[in-house]
Amino acid sequence: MTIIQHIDAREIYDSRGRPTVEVELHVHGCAQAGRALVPSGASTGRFEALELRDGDRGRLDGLGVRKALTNVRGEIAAALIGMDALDQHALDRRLCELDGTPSKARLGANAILGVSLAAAHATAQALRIPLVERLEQIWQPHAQASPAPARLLPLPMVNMISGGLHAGGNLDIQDVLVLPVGSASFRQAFEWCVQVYTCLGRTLTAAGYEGRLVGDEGGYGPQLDTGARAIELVVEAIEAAGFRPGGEISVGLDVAATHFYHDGRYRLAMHGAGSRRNLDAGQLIDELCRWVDAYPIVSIEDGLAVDVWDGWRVLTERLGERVQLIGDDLFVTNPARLRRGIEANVANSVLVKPNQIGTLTETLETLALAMAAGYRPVISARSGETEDSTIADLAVATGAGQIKIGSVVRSERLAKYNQLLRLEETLPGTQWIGGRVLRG
Ligand code: 2PG
Ligand code: MG
Repeated sequence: MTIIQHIDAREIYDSRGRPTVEVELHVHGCAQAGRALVPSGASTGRFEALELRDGDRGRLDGLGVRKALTNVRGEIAAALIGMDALDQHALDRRLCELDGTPSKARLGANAILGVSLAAAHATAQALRIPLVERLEQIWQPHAQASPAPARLLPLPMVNMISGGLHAGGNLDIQDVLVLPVGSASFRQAFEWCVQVYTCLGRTLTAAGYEGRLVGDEGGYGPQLDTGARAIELVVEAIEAAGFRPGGEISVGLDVAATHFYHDGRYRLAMHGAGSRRNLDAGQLIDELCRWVDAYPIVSIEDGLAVDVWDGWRVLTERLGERVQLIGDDLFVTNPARLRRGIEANVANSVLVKPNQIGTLTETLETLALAMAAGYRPVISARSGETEDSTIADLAVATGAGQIKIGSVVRSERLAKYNQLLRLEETLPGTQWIGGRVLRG
């Protein structure tokens, strides 16, 4: 019933209007195909699995994905047709072997992930169960190692102000986010974030900034001089919405430091001046510590650049007890890189993006590894997204505990939030631990 019969792919477009891969996978005994749409990052980590682009300058700036489609329809389909899609692990292993490179550079991680996720969708349909239940089945062998409660609705960290590569470089740090740590349900958590977002628009306009233009993930993109100013404005908006900063709603940052790191220095804009400050790792850590002292910050992602392991160790020593330190570009959802981080006592949390590694099985391995080591996983969307909402189901199926999807506007974001609202309401036995996830 779940033997793979046919695999097809098409070029579709993501939320930035860039081409991306959609895969449809058919199994015997189910008329409807399983479908998956692949997202795409802008602030991509150097060690991510490779997204195969055509590189043909004459078409769509070389961003076309026709080569990836050819790989899906040709080599991948030939290898997978006749396999049982129910054995997700065997299927993903076959995909990795077929590619044969450590970064999936030959067939493309976009081609491979599309097939891997489409198989999960196809088997859910063939078994006539919701995707979340199918993902629970696939997660089961990994779950033994994890202490996570089942069917946990994730605490969202929600983008309010965007900078870095997501908003035209108007601000050094990439995201200032809010975490509704005091909310009593996912629905309430999301509602609170919407209230803060609405107030922030007004706060920005009242302070003389542009309060309507948004970055790639829907966060506001005002022209601000410093990260501290962005954090202050978000704290003001939390208060204006009637919440206690650090009580009901806390703040998170994605510094995305790799993207302003050049020749061993962090080049930060300077308040009110055209020139830049050149900080070394120690000085940037000092700055982050000052921010943590001054503002209700509970989570910092990519506080330092990728591969400055010594700096990361110092950052972890200084802030690891007080703050969630997430490795995104640092770990790139790669079990081997995460293992290195765990052994070196670096960070205490990992961002999990399926397209950074390229298969569902490897994504689950990273999740299980993190949970077993007490590193908190945060499932994450990309800055270039689609209407595919698989990561919402994935977060609930694995009990990951946290999710980062972007802001509260733009339908590629809402597709996931709305799916979480649906799951909270309709899936039996869901749990909510809210901000307690940050202490676990
Ligand atoms: C990040 C992600 C999502 P991108 O840095 O965490 O916000 O951005 O998809 O551009 O890598
Ligand atoms: Mg990041």
